Amino acid sequence: MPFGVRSKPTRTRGRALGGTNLTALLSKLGVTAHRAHRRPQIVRDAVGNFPNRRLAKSSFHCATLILPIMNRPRFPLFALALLAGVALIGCSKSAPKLRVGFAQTGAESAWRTANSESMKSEAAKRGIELKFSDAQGKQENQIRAIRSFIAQGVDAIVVAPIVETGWDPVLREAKQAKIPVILTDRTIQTSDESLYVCFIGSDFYEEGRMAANWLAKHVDGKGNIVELQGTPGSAPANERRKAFADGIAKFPGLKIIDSQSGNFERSTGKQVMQAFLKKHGKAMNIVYAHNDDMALGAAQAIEEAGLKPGKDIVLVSIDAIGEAVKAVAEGRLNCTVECSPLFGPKVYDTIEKIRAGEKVPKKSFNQDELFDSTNAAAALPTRKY
Ligand code: GYE
Repeated sequence: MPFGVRSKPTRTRGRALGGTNLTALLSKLGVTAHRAHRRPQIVRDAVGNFPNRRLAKSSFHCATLILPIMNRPRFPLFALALLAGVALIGCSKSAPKLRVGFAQTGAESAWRTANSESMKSEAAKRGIELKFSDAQGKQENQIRAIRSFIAQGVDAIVVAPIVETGWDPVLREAKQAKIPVILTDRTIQTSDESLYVCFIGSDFYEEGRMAANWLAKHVDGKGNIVELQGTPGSAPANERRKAFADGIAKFPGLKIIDSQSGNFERSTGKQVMQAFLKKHGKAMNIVYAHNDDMALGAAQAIEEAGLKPGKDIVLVSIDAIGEAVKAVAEGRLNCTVECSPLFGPKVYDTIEKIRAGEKVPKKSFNQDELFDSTNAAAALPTRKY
């Protein structure tokens, strides 16, 4: 029974308590306890008349809780005030949570796992309601997830676009729904840059350039390279490929003799490397992998073929996941270029700025480092992914 007034109607309804008339209190809300109990719509209407709807609602619900105690003849005024205060604090709800939808590409690599974890843990830390969708490597799943976020009316949508093209129609839908879209990790090709608010990620071209320059120095501008590409059509695969080719072009002794996709996956990288070993044997002496997982898979294939990765075959890759930096320190890989996946804090800071009406940079990039035998061991204790 929510109302004390209804349990003893003849004795208590409308009685003054310590100078406070409860019926008057309720009538301030435009409703009597009896009517309110029967007709929830009346409560809603009354609450709707208050300038601060949330406070009005909380006050009303709290009044219904404390009425049975308050509505006694000699209930002291101070106890009434205390009780009402405590009830008000306890009943008032906190501000609504920010609701963010994140359309992630999948779980293809250790880099990706660290990226998802950063987005999830930072959301939890800030009390943000994160709707996380794993597209399992398929663009159509990501598009479906974005549509579902639009239908749910989230406050912002974050996308790590698996490939560069094909986003305009769904981004137009988000724009029509006035939901800001933040691209993270991977860029897109679009004819309308207004379809997303900003991009937060790494400079993939710069990473490929750093890998090429390091390699040219390390092997003295000579060698036969096999390339393990990332997901076909993805920004990191496209950019890392182009930058590396541009970087080694100045060295006529350096040649890419084969190039295939390992889809950024360790197992696929290993399989492609097994095929390369069969096909090219000793003709190749360098592997350039678009990410560490594929380089580590290639290292396994090299070992299984009875060769020493890092010595018989030089391995250069990108990401700098903990396991790869360790392998560089041990001499099993030769170089890894950093690409931080820890975007959570920056992404949510940006969303908060957008909601506050602040201007944010259209594109922002991480500053990435390079690890080789000179600095990998020293860096290990402070690596965060
Ligand atoms: O290098 C790789 C992956 O898009 C930068 O995606 C990212 C890449 C990263 O799974 O490991």
